[in-house]
Amino acid sequence: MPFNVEAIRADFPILQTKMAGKQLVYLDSAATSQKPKVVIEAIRDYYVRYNANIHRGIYELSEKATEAYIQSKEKAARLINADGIENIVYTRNATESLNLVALTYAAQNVRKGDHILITEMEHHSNIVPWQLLANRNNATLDYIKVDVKTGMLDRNSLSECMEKGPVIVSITQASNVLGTINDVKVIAKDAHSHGAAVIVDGAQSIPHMKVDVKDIDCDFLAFSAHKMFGPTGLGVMYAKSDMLDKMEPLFGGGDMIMTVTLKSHTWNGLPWKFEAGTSNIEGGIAFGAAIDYLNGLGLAAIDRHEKSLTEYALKRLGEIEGVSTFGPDLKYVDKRVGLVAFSVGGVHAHDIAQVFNDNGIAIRAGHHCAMPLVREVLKRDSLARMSFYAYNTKEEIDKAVDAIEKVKKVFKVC
Ligand code: C6P
Repeated sequence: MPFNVEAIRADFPILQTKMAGKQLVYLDSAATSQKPKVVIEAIRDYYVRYNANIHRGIYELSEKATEAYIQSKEKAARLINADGIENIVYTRNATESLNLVALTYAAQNVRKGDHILITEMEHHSNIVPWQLLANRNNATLDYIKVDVKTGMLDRNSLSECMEKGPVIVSITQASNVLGTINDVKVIAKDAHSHGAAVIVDGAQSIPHMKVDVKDIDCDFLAFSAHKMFGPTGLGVMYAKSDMLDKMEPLFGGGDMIMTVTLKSHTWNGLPWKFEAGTSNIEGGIAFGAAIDYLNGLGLAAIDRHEKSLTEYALKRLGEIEGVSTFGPDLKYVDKRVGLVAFSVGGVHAHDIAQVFNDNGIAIRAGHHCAMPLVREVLKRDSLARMSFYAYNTKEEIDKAVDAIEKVKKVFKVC
């Protein structure tokens, strides 16, 4: 079946909007994706027809809300091939999921002198929680180096770091700056052979490609609903059941308990033990609708579409003098997700983004919450980035190329 982008675009009301008086060209889906009508409608439908708290009410409205919330977890479990909803803990976002692992499993298992291993291409969400933990538990944080030429992880650095015998290996499946897809399955096998627990940051992979937690054999996986057609304020921490069983909850309160006495309490079963207080019910329900929508398009088809857009963008940007792109080159487009970070001469990325805005084009600019990568590894102050999703077209990339020509003219880049 051909990928019918025009029909997909019709599902997204915001794509009819104008920005700076021009037809909107949205090239910032890696920051957050746009939402289809079915997701917006799911939120409205919940508030109009069955708004009630979950797990608590013995009445129809509450039962319906509870059922819809649980169904969303079943869909999330199927999406990543988890055993069931016991493995799906809802959080606020990928950031909270990664922090939750650091503050529970890792805090309870990392000892003085242990090594924690991450990479130089991580988002701050997969750096800062480990810096905090390493400081608290007197552990050492090691970084697998990035090979700047290829935009991929340096194999020698990877083996050197593994030789130190880390107890935690936390790695992004796809970089939000380089677009690089890391072979987390191979890394997980290596890490497990050294006795480490493996955490995968799936924030930039789950929305764009089929991910199977059993195949990867990761212990934890973090991702956010808002980057995959879903609502903000809803994230997932997947974990293997034996990990969750061993872990203490971080927060105490309603819903996470089985019994409470004046002296003590017992915990609820999985995954509820990790979800204290009233949940983001509308978010969970809308996420279920987003997963249905994603499955309707098909992750393999989305992946193919984005690869062809990435290939086109790399080709077109490669033809413009003064423009540099980052991450694996055209030959390795299959090792990339749908985003391209770029620079135009010495022009600050905020100035590039401003010219794009004036032409109705939304891109991201700055350090992309990956300061160590952008500043210390790539040695850039800031980068511009366009990122794609199912609703983007080659014509939109052409408009971005025209905007780059305008940037060159305004800032006199030859
Ligand atoms: N990156 C970007 O524009 P949250 O904010 O918790 O939903 O996602 C955090 C996160 C974690 N890991 C990776 C690889 C990410 O790219 C992100 C979010 C956005 O690149 C916002 S900074």
